[in-house]
Amino acid sequence: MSGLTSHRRAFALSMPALLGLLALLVTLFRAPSGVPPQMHPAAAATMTVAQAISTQSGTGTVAGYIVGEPTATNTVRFSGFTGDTALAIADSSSETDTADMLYVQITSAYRASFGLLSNPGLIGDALTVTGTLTAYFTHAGLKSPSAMTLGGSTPTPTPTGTSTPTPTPTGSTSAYYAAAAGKSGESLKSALHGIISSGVTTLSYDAVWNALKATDQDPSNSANVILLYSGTSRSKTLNGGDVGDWNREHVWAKSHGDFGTSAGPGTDLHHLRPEDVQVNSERGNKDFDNGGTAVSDAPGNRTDADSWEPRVAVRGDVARMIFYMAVRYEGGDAYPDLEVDDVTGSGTAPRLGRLSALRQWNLQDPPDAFEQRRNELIYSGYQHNRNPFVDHPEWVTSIFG
Ligand SMILES: [Ca+2]
Ligand SMILES: [Ca+2]
Repeated sequence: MSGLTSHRRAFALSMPALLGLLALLVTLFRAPSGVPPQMHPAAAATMTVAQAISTQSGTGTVAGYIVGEPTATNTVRFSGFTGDTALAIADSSSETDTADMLYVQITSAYRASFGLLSNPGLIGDALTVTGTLTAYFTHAGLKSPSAMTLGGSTPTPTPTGTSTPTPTPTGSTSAYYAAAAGKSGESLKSALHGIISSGVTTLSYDAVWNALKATDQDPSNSANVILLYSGTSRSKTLNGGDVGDWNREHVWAKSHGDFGTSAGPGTDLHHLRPEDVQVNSERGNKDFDNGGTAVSDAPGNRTDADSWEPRVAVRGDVARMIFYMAVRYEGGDAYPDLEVDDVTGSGTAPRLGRLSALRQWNLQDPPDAFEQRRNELIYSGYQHNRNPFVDHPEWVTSIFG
């Protein structure tokens, strides 16, 4: 009898605790304050590390590179790791200034997979993490992660089993594209031109070098960039004009409109990519089209007298870069009106082809994590405009048929 009484007492005592837990769960799902309950916090835009450092409130999803293990406010270990409980992430995988890092708490569920003592090879890898943006080690931080993913694109289940989808670029950029909502065809093109031409920062041609070292960094080797056509991973320090160097490939060949390399279309990162000096020269100012013979030093690419066919993995990237240029440059701002045509060999006219091949390639090679990260970085760190076709590849069909 006394056993039953104590059992009842224990049950009675547990009820307020249970209600408290329920209240806490409700609070958690409403966080951050000011966000309506139906809008899950994880639906917010993915932030850069710089944005997360300047925000430091509410819940956020941040994409960056793992650069070290924070051990004190201004101390980050870059090797010889001592634990699995904290990461420092940055927008550049070569960052050494702790002021440009976000300190990420690794709770127990994630330590085996993300701790640097157990996984020192994670240095330089891309990480996407969702959690509370708040101080950690008395430094800009992210605590209590609800999702952590390497590579920046694949959603993982949360430890609690609740649904926390990783936001897609399409979902996270709806505010940016608000003026294009519901539009199609020419009116969509016109709206997008206005959006991607507003508040743009243009770079000098010299500044393009360092930008490309960030935007085109090899995801598996932060000391290297990936060359567009050849697919080669090459040291960032080999930028230049000699054999064996990489240089700045204008995917929209600059002679098509003759816009040169002064600040503007000739320095627009959305169509500039690192490429081997000799392969760049072989592509020259050819239009893009299917066909030709194999390019020996750029496997998977083909070329003939007047056209270039990129390897399958980047031909969608090429198409979306060309479509971006056609929408970004409409002739109203001292730059030529660039347009896509369906021919090859159009000389120095501000035209590039071939439309039918580019449309096909956009469908054949949809945007991947590398291309999306690049777009995000150009937006957040350099030009402050986006390539709409990386966010919405379906808009190619709406505008260009
Ligand atoms: Ca691709
Ligand atoms: Ca145009």
